Amino acid sequence: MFGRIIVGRRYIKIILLAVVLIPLLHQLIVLITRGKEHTGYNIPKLQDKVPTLQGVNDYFKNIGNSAQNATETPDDIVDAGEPVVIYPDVSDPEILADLPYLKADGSLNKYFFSKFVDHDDNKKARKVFQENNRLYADYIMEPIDEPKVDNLQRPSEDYKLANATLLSLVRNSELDGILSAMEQVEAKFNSKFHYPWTFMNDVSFSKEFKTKVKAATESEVHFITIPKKLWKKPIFIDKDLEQKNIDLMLANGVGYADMESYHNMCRFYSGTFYNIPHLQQFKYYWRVEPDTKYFCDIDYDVFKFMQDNNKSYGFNINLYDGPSSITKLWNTTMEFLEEHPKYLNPNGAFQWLLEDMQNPEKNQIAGYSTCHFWSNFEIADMDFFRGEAYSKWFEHLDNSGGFYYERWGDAPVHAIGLGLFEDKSRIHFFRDIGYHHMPFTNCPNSDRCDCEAGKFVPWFSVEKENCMANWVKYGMSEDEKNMF
Ligand SMILES: Nc1nc2c(ncn2[C@@H]2O[C@H](COP(=O)(O)OP(=O)(O)O)[C@@H](O)[C@H]2O)c(=O)[nH]1
Ligand SMILES: [Mg+2]
Repeated sequence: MFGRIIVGRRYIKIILLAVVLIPLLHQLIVLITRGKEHTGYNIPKLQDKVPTLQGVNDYFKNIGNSAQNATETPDDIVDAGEPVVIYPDVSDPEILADLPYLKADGSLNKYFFSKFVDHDDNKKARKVFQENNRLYADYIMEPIDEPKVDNLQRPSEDYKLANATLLSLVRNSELDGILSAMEQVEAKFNSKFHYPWTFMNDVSFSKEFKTKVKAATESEVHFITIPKKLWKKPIFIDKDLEQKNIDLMLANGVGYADMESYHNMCRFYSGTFYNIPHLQQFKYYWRVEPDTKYFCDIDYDVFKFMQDNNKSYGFNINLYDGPSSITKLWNTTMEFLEEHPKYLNPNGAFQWLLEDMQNPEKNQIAGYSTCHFWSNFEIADMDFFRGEAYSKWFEHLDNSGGFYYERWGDAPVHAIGLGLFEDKSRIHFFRDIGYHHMPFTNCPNSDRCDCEAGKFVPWFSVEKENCMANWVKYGMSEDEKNMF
């Protein structure tokens, strides 16, 4: 008995030692990985020490996910082929001479990105807004039908689908909202084609959620619990610095600044969702959010439209952002471009990104226009995001901590990535897809739609947030202008 007590004491000592030592060791590791004392949050050198995106990819390779390793396209899906991305050869002086955003030695011409190239100082913002507002109103009221291309694909027997899924990140508590959105997407589009649905959640879906969602479609339905590594706040985020910045953002009226799950969601949709093992089998997705509305009949295959017309990204609303949520996003991006100027696309939507006339104060605070594709609706090719330029840039953004030290939204992140690294002619305005997410609407003037044509928002005071005119002026290719 005495012996057992002695053994027990030894165990107690070991346990006490462990209780004291493990947290100390943990603190030490956190301190080492966090790098030197933060003076702001700009880019601690973390790449080798914390799980980065590359680390995440390796992690999934290591656990040997079958979808990740799938190479063959199933027979009932049309293979889109491997993505081909060619960066300009910036070692060739002749090519360099045609790239105004690079200097003669191939380095970044920062001046190009600090000034809107067509800026007209004499115009006042109010006047520009009135002009843009008229341009938008005229443009959106043009009667339209389907896209004017000769390769629209209609439903038929033995129809082969594109490699695509309808995709929704949603909480169990949003069941009614997602059922409502699903019902409309099914009625207007998917009941004609039967694309699979994929639902993602940071926790498991409830039985009720699964049962009701499955009953709302005849298509295949997949339910994904997001791997923690792709959802949770990275361990290197400094809690004190984060809190300090949250307080500042709240003082500046940044919505959701103190809601960690919202930051997780923005980071997830910015740069990790396309690494979900289950999604590796898909190329295209259509993002569907709860409580959104779809007003127009869509009788052609939107995914095949993307594939057959060389589009990588489709949107239907263009908006300015709250600049206080992203004051460091542009500078952090510039740091990346200084290191990797070769990723810039010679036909990027630079003017659209840098416009500073309708809402000059946005640009003054954020360093760029803040205009973005409103990403709660998007039909896009994940291979663009998975590509070298976007994924390396996302890794750089992520390592800066800005998804938590500020509230970088996935919409401005997608927009900057597309504006800098994608050929703008591959970006498509789905003018014909009538859509509403509180409080903004895209309502085309078309017999196919059941909404008030041209109505953007119920309150005039918010019209200034609409930057679609800038996309029409600076982003749209000629083909896109003639599309409807
Ligand atoms: N599962 C899950 N979904 C989330 C969470 N936060 C946001 N979402 C989803 O992410 C999308 C965007 O969020 P939402 O609240 O609509 O943001 P808002 O449109 O910017 O106001 C919606 O589809 C939400 O259902 C979360 O913590 N968990
Ligand atoms: Mg939403």
